[in-house]
Amino acid sequence: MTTRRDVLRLCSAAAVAAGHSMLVPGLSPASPAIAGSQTPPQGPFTLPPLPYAVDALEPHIDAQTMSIHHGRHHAAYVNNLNQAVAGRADLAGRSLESLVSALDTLPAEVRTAIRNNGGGHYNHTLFWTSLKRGGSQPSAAFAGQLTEAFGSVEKWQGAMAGAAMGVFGSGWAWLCLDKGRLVVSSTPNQDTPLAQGHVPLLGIDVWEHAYYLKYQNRRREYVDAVFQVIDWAAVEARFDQARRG
Ligand code: MN3
Repeated sequence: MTTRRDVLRLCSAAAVAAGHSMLVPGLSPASPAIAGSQTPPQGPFTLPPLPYAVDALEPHIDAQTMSIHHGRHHAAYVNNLNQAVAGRADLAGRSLESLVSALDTLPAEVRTAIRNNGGGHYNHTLFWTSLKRGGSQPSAAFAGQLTEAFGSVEKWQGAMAGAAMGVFGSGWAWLCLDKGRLVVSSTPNQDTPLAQGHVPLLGIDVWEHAYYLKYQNRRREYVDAVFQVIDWAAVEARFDQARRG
């Protein structure tokens, strides 16, 4: 019998194994697109490799979109975040979660940069690790949690799609834990649920950069495609960890 722990360990091993196959020329983390010729600060934040090959989510999410989304968009958030904290030891030493959870504690002159780019880094890191080749189904236990909160798994999916379709412009739809309760919500731009005191379990990126190459204006088709590639073991691991506190 395969336990959840085994699945998580296998995912980690797969992430390491997949590390090489994603090095598409010009799109690899080592050479993200940067405006201008200045070398950006190399840390403290780094672009995590995709935990699977760029074509792993085909046909639901295409390889070109994944390459550009991860290697250029996510990389740009990381580089801009590093620029925002450069020379500020107090901020550079803080965790990403701490920075985006407590925006009012940030100096006014870098608050917006950290809100947008720290949020972008956090949200995308969570997004990549919420998806997997071939997708999955929620466990019986977690399906029970979704049913308790939303009426059924299908009703949860409807609520999540509704939140995704309800985002005007760019943003995210979320399944979160709010004081022990499962909730569906959305955030504009790169705002994170952490800033609202929620623990994000699953996010759907509804920025056009996430789907326009394949789906153009058909956001609903893209959202339905995301449901086909969810890594429920990852979502449920976040749920279990949040409930343990
Ligand atoms: Mn995005």
